[in-house]
Amino acid sequence: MAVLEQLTSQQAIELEDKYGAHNYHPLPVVLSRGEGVYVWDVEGKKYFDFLSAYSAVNQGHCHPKIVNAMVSQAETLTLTSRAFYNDMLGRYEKFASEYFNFDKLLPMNTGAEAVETALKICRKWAYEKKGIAENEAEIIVCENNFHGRTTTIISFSNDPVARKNFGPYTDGFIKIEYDNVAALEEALKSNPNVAGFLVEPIQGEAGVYVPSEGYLAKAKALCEAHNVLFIADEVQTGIARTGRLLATCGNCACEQKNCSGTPDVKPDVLILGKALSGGAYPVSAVLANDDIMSVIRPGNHGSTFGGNPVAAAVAMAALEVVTDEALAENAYQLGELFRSELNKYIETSTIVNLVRGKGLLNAIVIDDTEDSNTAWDICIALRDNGLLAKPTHGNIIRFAPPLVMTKDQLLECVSIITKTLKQFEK
Ligand code: IF1
Repeated sequence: MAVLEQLTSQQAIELEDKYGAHNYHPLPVVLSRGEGVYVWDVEGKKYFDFLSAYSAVNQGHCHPKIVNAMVSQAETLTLTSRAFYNDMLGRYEKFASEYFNFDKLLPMNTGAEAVETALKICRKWAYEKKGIAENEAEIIVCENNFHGRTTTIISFSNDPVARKNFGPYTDGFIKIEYDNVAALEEALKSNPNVAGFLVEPIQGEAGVYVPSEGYLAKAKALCEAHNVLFIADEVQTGIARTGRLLATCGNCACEQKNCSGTPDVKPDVLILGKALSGGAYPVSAVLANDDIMSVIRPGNHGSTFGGNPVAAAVAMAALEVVTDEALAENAYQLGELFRSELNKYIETSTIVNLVRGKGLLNAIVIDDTEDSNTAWDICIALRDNGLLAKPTHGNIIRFAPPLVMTKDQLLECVSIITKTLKQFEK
């Protein structure tokens, strides 16, 4: 094949427009290289990445340790399928199970697949362990959730754009308000068919909505009292993003200074994806203890690529980077700094109402109507000023840089962000 000619941004955009399905509306910037907290466009302009591929690239772009693990395994053995054993999967399952303190791991590839897997495990557990009558199990989910794009998952979404005209939908889900303990109690009370409660520790897509202090612990206690599985979707919040190894950090094995140290919430079923591979490769997983995972037997579930040797090697390296470079601690420190710096600006700002988040998963709310273009226009101006971020739900901008950022880099980013926002003051 001939050497590929470098495209201009315009050419790359036109190709996607003509030959790709239009299921996205990207910010107009065409990236061709990444390293650490930086990405470069095809014209060579450098940007701070403040999206991190939706929190997949927590370890930074093209982390050498992760890339080396991937390349070296790719040269040795890439895929056996699960019809045979391979010499990497068991090592990875042991490593990750111990890392997150669960008995067992079930390997998948994408976040949505891992969520589907958790739902299937939960239902099977309900019939075989809890004793719910077949086909009667119900799973409680939250309003404004985001768990992925499969037909079942969008069945319990309430985002019309993600959902409309994809029916008929999957039954068996009860939707309650997020961050509302009383609503959960009500849904659990007098309904013996509830098998699980699926929840995001922070709602990402909804606009980085952080629940009240203690919400997750109270929800977990209610689930325990009703023999209902507490299923944490940490696809976006996991792997150090929120300043702890997990946002539901109960009993996690990390020895982080700024962690309270007291077990917060230990989910019965933990769902991971995205940064489990540092964004290098699609790797997701469901973790649970034996009493739950044992309901899965040969033939019940699987995937051609799930648990492949490259994924195993990449995930182990990606998790080692999180520990070696103390990324949870760094995300905690930089997150505190980011919000305090932005709050100083917000005191006198006429364009930003508030900043919220945990660790380095943050968002600002723009003082404009939800259907205005202001957040989008700000993101275009941020791009021009060398920082990439994306609006979520109209007037909210999410800020989630790689966790390998330094304090100086973060302060430089704060100054780009405040300088840009000032251009939009009324
Ligand atoms: C898209 C948001 C982020 C997730 C949680 C499961 C999945 C996701 C909590 C599915 C995926 C993504 C997918 C991406 C947009 C994105 C997103 F804006 F929608 F909310 F990250 F912020 N659980 N989140 O956040 O994982 O199957 O994609 O690997 O374009 O759909 P996946």
